[in-house]
Amino acid sequence: MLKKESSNETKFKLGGRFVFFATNNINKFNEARAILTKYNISVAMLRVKNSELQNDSLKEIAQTSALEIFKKYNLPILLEDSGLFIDVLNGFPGPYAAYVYKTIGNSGILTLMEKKTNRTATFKTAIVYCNSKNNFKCFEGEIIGEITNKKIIDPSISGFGFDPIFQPTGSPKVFAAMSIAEKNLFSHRARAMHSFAIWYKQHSK
Ligand code: ITT
Repeated sequence: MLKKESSNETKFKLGGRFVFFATNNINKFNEARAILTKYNISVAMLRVKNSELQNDSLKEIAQTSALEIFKKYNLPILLEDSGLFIDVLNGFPGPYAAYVYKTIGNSGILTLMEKKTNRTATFKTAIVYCNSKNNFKCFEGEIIGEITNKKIIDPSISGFGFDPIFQPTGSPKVFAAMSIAEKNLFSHRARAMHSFAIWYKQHSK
């Protein structure tokens, strides 16, 4: 699948459009796949553990993890790190979102946000594509919205993570009340994934 380059030039050469999305989150994978399929890019989910570096930069976290996994599997890797940045909490939880979600969860965030009138928050994503030790490229996406006053769960649609408390600006619905197709019209992940797909189609054969 991967064609080796004879020189040390930084070129991406793929035989066939196939990438491995390294994640343990099936929801992230399903959202990404819905977009990549539109570009005829096949994607497989690679469930792997990595050392998830603690860092203030989503880009650096994604880059380090992607490289670590590439070195282990020698496959074209796509890796994404996302964070939720709440203005009135000075950007908390930011890149520590996974830990905060596991510990205090959405209820804890809502408690921290009690009586706060400024509810603006931004979801950010950094996606890194890596297909050699020296070649990786980063794509970023973000969406501004508000933290709701309570969790909004639509039983017919299964959102994940902070979806029940995040409402993108301009949308009447929280992410948790959107289908994957609807969420992909707005989301941080979708924006970064479209940028990746456009770049990838120009650089692969
Ligand atoms: P992997 O690291 O295995 O990819 P993860 O769920 O830990 O999966 P992140 O570190 O990127 O993914 O996400 C940080 C946290 O933000 C985590 O708790 C996610 O559930 C949450 N999150 C990420 N994207 C989200 C989205 O689109 N909607 C709601 N919550 C999201």
